[in-house]
Amino acid sequence: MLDLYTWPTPNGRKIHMMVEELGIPYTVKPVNITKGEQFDPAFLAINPNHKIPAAVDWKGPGGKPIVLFESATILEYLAEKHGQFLPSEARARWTVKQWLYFQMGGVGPMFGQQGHFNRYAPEPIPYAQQRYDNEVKRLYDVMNRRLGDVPYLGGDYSIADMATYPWAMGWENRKVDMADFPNVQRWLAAIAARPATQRAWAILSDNVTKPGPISEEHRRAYFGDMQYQKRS
Ligand SMILES: N[C@@H](CCC(=O)N[C@@H](CS)C(=O)NCC(=O)O)C(=O)O
Repeated sequence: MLDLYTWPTPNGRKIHMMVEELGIPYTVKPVNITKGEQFDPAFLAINPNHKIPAAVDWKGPGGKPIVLFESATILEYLAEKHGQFLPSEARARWTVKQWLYFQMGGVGPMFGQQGHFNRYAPEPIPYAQQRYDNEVKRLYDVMNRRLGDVPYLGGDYSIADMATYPWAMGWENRKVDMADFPNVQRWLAAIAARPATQRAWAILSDNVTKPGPISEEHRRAYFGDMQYQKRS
């Protein structure tokens, strides 16, 4: 049985997409990161980096429990364990990993910073907004060109798509003209239509942070004293 420490954010959603695709049993362990629950000592013992997602597989390698954090690690782990969504043939496997890490090193950080400087920064900083708006456009363009050649980022549907979709789907708030990215549109629609994606979105859906001002507690947890407190 898998315990999934999670919250309805793009990084959390990735793992819900995977477990719903696999159809494996799992327990949802909500960590309300808007209230600072990621700093609870019990959660810090699971992820010292105090971020969701994290997972405990009580039947890990050798039949012993394994604790995992970092969304790509959890996706790779589950793909390997269940032999799905990560091809076994070497060339195809490296292609999937390449697009998975394109998400981890590019799409996630850049889209995240764009959200920060456009939605959360206490005052507008035009240079920062422009920098991340440009990066987001550039990354949609990279995806669009790739998806002109293949149906999914890794070729067939894979953990690379599950990692990227939750970030790429909310384009309405990303200051892009989707007419420029028809292949991305086609890809988003194909993934949205998957029953597993729909099930993944139903989980914890009452807790999604809505666009607009956030509470003081939420700000402290994400960007303030709670986030930067020294912990021994
Ligand atoms: N690289 C990490 C990023 C995880 C991450 O940034 N999680 C966010 C939610 S999407 C979080 O838990 N934030 C709470 C915090 O920073 O305290 C991963 O892919 O798992």
